[in-house]
Amino acid sequence: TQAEAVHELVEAQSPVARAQALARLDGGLKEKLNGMKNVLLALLAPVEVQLDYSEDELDEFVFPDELLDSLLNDLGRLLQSYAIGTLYKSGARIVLAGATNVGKSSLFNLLLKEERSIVSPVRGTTRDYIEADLLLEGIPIRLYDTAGLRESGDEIEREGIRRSEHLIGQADLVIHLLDSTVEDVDRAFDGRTIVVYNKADLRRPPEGALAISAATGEGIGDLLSEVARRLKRGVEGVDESRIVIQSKRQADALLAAEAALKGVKEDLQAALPLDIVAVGLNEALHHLGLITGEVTPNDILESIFSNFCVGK
Ligand SMILES: Nc1nc2c(ncn2[C@@H]2O[C@H](COP(=O)(O)OP(=O)(O)OP(=O)(O)O)[C@@H](O)[C@H]2O)c(=O)[nH]1
Ligand SMILES: [Mg+2]
Repeated sequence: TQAEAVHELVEAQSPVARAQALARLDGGLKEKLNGMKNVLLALLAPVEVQLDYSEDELDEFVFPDELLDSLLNDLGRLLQSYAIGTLYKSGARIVLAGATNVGKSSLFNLLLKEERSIVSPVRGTTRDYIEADLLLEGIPIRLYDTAGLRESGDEIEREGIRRSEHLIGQADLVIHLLDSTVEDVDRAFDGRTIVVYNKADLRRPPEGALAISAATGEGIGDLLSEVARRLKRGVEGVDESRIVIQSKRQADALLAAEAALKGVKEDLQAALPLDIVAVGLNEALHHLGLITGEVTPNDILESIFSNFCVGK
């Protein structure tokens, strides 16, 4: 994983991704994984003792549920960090969409701080999409200005609109602009869409709506915060500057470990025999071992003997 960290450091595209790679080089991840491995061993040891010494007179066995729960919690957080790492590394596609003349190209230019896209009062000015890259709070963004959506008799414009629709389908986030000065029919938008009223300088948009003016810049800060918040949704509460899983291989191993431990939880709830519980715990240990290096049977024995005075 050191080598991976070095590799990712070279490839890091944004300052945050770079900071994460550096944090990983610190060995923070390794420490974290080793800690989790030890908890897992502490779970497995008493189970193995029960199984191996079931003939002996042992105290009544109580499985440490809280320990399992806290381990699942830790795993969940690390897996979330993969989502946020992926966001900072691979970035997000954001599409500016909406009817013709609502100000998509104006907003596009404003966000890029240059006159990249042609702006005019003529409907259907943008015929083909334009894309550009920017960084938002360290997240690499590919932003698309698209052809305004409307019924058109023009074959070229229709093709432009088809492309817009295709891009909207592939977007991580869609900023759907409405013109505050134009009455709009109520429409349903999916969860990837942020609806924004533009031209707020001309007419006050409805109460509570996200409002901007691409002409004066009003509301743009709020819009960008909302965009960043939406991109990071589901990954909030993760300490972004700290340990982050960035490789898919590691994430897959963590996912497998998590699945095995969730299985263990169900087995315990269903009061299944301990040898089945042990299989699940060993499986989780195996998957963590894939990341940190092998877990040997010796590790397990050592854990047994360090916690219990059996067999000695
Ligand atoms: N007053 C005001 N005018 C704006 C604002 N945003 C855009 N406009 C004007 O609205 C017109 C259309 O703007 P565009 O950015 O070209 O609109 P568009 O959505 O890209 O339009 P199409 O490419 O035709 O789909 C232009 O005359 C802009 O100057 C705004 O916030 N306030
Ligand atoms: Mg345009």
